[in-house]
Amino acid sequence: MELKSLMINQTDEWKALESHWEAMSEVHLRHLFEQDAQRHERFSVDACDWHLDYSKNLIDEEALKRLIALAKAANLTQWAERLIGGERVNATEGRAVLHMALRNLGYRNYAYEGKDIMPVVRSVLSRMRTFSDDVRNGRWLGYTGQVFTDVVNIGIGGSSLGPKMVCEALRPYQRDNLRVHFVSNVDSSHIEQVLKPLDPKTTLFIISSKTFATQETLANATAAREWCIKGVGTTKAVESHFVAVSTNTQAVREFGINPANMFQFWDWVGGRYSLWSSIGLPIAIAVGMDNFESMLLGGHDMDEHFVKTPYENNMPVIMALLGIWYTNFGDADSYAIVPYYQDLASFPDFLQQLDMESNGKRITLDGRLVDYQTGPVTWGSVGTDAQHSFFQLIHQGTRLVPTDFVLPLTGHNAKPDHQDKLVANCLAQAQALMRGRTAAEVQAEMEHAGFDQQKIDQLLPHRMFPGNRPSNMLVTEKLTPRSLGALIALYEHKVFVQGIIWGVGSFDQWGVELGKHLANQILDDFNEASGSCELDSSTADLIQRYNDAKNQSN
Ligand code: G6Q
Repeated sequence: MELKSLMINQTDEWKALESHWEAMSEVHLRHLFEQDAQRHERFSVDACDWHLDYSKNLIDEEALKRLIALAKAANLTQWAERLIGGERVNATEGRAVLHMALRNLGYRNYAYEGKDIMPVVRSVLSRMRTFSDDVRNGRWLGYTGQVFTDVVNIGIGGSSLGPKMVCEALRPYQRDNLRVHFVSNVDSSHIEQVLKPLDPKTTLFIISSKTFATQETLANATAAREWCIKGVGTTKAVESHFVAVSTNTQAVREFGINPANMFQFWDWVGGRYSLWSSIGLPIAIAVGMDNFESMLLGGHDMDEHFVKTPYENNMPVIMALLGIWYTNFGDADSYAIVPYYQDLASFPDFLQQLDMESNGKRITLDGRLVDYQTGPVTWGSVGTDAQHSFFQLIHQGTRLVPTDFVLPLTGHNAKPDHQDKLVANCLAQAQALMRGRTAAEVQAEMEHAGFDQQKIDQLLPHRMFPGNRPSNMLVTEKLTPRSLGALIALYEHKVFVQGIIWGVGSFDQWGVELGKHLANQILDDFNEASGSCELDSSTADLIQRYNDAKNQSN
C-alpha cells in the first residue's frame, strides 16, 4: 500500500496541539501534582522490566490524547507494519530495515523479498556461539598456542558505539581474564594507547565494518596487522589472530582475512542498529553467548510491546510523543539523557548517533523541505557527575531541556551507602526540576539561616528555581542483559516513531557522506604542492599550514 505522505504541521491534529501548548503554559507541574494524587499512576507505564514514570512532564490527559491523534494522523501503525513486513522503508538507499529479525527469539516471521530470513539469522548466531565459546574456553588459540587475554574491536560509528556501550554496561558479567577494547579513531594515539599494554601473542582482533571500505577502520586494521605480525614473528599469525564482521566478503579476503573467519550480516541491518547482529561479536565474547541472547530477548520483548500495545500504554510511542511535544510545540532544541549508573557512561554517546543520525534531516521522504523542527540535539552524561557540570543550565538557564533519567535501582555488588546516595540524588534532581523553589521558600529558608533582609533581597532571585521543567524517569530493578536489550530497543522505536511523524527517512545517513568524500580529496591535495585549483582560500591556507608543520617536524 502506498501511504500518502503529508506535511504533518498542516494537519488539524498539529494545530490542536499548538493551541493546547498555549493552554498548558498557564499551569505549573507543582500544582498539577498538588491537585491530583493519582498523577503518577495516571502517567506511568510498565513494560519489559522497565517502569516509565512520565508524570513530571508538562502534560495533561488532553495533551496525551491530542499527541496520540497526531501519531494516528501520521499513519504510524501502517508504517510499523511496513517496517516489520520487510518493505524497503529505507527508501533513499532502497533497503529494508529488519534489525528486529536479529533479536526475534520468538515466533514472528521475517521475510525479505519473499524469503524467510530467520534461517540465516540463526545460522550466524550459532557461529557466533561456537566462536565466542571457543575463545572464552581456550579452544581458539593464538598462533603460538596461547589463550587470548585481550580482544580488540576495530570499527567506527555503528560498528563500534553499540558494542562498546553494551560491553561497558554489562561489565559485571565480564570475566577478569578476558578484556575487550575498542579502537575507532584514525588518530593513531587511539590504537597506540590501546595496544601498548597488550601482548600480540594473546590478542585477538575483530575488524568490524559493514562495507569494509571505511578509511579509519582500514587504517587501524592495517596498523594492527603489522603490530601482530611483528609481535608474533610471522604473517601466518593473521589466520588465528584476525576475524572480520562484514557484508563484503571480497574486501575481507583482499585485506588478508580468511573468509572462513568472517561473520556475515546483511544490508538490511543499518550500522547504528547493528549491535544485535554479528557486530555484537565482542559482546558475545565479553559476556558469553547466553548473555548476548538474553540481551536479544530483551530487545524482542520491547518489539512485541511496541507492536502489540495500544498507544496509550505504549512506552516507545509515549516517549516519542513527549519528544515531539517539546521539540515542535515547546521550542526545545535538545534533550538530555542522564543515566545514574556508571557503566552506562557511553549510553548518551550511543543515543547521540541513534537519534541524530536517524532524524537529523530536513527533507521529507517525498523530497520536500520541512518547515518545522525535526531531530533534537541529543546529549548527556552520567549522574551524579552531571549535577556538578551542566545541570545548572537545566535548572536555571533560559532553555527548555527535557531530561531522561535512567536508573537501575540496585547496582551489582553496590556498596549500600553509595547506592542510597546515588538514588537519592537522581530522585532529587527530577523533583527539583519539577517543583523548583519559590520566592517564599527562599525567603523562609534564608530567614531561618539568619540572613538579614538586605542580603535576602540581593540573593533571592538567584536562589529561586522556576521548576516546571520536564523529565522522564526510567527505572529498572537491576541492569541485566535482558533489561539492557529492552532499553536499547525502547529508544530505537522512539526514534522510529518520531521519524514517521516528521516524515523523514530515519534509516539513511547522507549527511555523513560529503565530509568523507572531501577528506579523500584533501588527502590528495596534501601531496600536490599548491593544492587543487578549486580550493577555497581558507582550506588552501589550512593545507599549507599542515604541510609546513609536517615539514618542520620531520
Ligand atoms: C551508521 C552509519 C555509520 C557506520 C560507520 C561505519 O548507521 O552507517 O556510523 O556504521 O560509518 O561503517 P562501516 O561499518 O561500513 O565501516
